[in-house]
Amino acid sequence: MREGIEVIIEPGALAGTISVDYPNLTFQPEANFNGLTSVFLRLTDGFVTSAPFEVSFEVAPLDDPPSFGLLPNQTVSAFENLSQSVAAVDIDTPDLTHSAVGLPGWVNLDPATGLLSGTPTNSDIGEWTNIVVTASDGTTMVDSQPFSITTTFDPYVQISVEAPDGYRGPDIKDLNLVGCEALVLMAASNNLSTLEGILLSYDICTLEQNWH
Ligand SMILES: [Ca+2]
Ligand SMILES: [Ca+2]
Repeated sequence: MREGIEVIIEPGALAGTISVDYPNLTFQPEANFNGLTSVFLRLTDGFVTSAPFEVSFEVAPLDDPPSFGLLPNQTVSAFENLSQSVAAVDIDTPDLTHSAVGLPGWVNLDPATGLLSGTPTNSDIGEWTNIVVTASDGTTMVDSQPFSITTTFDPYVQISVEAPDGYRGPDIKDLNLVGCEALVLMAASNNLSTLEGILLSYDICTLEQNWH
């Protein structure tokens, strides 16, 4: 080996970092680069400089696993829509498949998009903890951190009812009813006729007293 040889690295679009300490060469590929990349070098002994010669590097692809961000706990009131993405990301696999364990029955997970959606009712009140979403890129399956979905009771249930025969009050289109009272009303099959009118808020107990 000749002493005193220096290596000149020509500027170029090398997909990585090269360093040369003649005769040793190191090459660090850029993150997630794969394929062919090259650089031109010249050697000099201080007196004579060689013509540029190309050194190329072939970087084999490495399939990275999917990864999840932090999935926040969700709280949704009855009759509100839940729409929350829990998708993983994968730098080299655009199409992931998602699945989940521990989801409430009213929640749907779209396997392709990783979107959670659904609308609970007052029958779906509860807290579902330790929900885990899994993403697969076809090679590797990765689990998310556990998260929870909590549904809260909505005391105000809006229903349309028909006014009874002989009802002489204001026109009624919709009534805002307190939840348990609404259930009582529906169970009792009170029948109010639906008329053109404004949205009114009534105490159903008062209405019932007036009707009977
Ligand atoms: Ca990769
Ligand atoms: Ca991948």
